[in-house]
Amino acid sequence: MTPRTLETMSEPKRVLLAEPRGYCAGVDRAVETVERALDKHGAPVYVRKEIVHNRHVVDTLTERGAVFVGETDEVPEGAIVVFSAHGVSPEVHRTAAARSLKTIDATCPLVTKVHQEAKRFARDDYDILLIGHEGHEEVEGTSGEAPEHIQIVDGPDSVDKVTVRDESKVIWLSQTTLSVDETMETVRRLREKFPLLNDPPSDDICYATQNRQVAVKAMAPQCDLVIVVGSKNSSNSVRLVEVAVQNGAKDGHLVDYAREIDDSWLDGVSTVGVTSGASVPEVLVRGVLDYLAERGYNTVEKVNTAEETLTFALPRELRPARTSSK
Ligand code: 0O3
Ligand code: SF4
Repeated sequence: MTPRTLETMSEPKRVLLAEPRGYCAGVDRAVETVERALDKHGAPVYVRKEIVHNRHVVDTLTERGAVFVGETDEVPEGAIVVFSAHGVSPEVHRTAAARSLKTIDATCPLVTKVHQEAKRFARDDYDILLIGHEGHEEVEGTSGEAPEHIQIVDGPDSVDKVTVRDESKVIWLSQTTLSVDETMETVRRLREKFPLLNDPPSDDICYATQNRQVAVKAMAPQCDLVIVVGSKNSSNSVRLVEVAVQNGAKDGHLVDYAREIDDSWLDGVSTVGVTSGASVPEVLVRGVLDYLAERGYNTVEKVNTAEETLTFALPRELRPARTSSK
């Protein structure tokens, strides 16, 4: 046996667990919106698109009677439809109204904030460069607020093809769930091209996205492997794997469930980092920790880089009726 093999065998197995991780305030509110709508109105409750991008959440709500549809024209006239946390364009509101649907809007208030910015700068006739992933629901919703003023910039390599009408009246906005570092690189290139580029009035990449990336960055250099719990269509979850590997983790994988972990990923691995995307219920992280414990990774050390206390009120239609004091 070589000295290196001996050394590897004797290295202790441990887990670094990122904090914060998992549900953000917007996801918590959106999932509860569907649950409360089911409690109040009974099944079926229609939901346009996945309420959040998580397979387990969608499957669980489906079992309870939620019916997920691609578009509002699949919802029977007059029925209840919930709009997902990622937001919708005004056109979706119009088509729902035309079919007399009863809408409950679970758009995260921080996504709505970006919609308001888009409307305001379009009103002032700016060219708006929306940094985000082409085809993502949030980007479709935001760009639908002012399609004639907004162009999508899908990362640093898309900057070359951007053209504007007036270089002194340009602003960038962004999707809420992007990589902070990659977005800053996109902005740097945009500013090289348009030196008078304006910044958004406040961060569009939300607190939860930023906090989860900061926690992963803190643990990545110590990790032989980082496991991110999240679904493949969850932008913020996918970004966490990229951030981990770019910041020193030797390997990184995204899994919906512990059963998707390949035992070969653990070969020679001493430290495993674990985190989860903003749309991921904690029970799924627990499953991964149990799986790792069964393979000798019993020690769990928390890597805490922020405390989160933000919560959002439910949509108006689901808040308890006020009782009069008279
Ligand atoms: O936007 P993303 O694909 O990351 O969506 P998720 O996974 O559902 O997470 C919640 C984020 C969201 C609703 C928009 O910010
Ligand atoms: Fe809202 Fe941020 Fe959560 Fe998206 S990730 S739902 S913007 S809090």
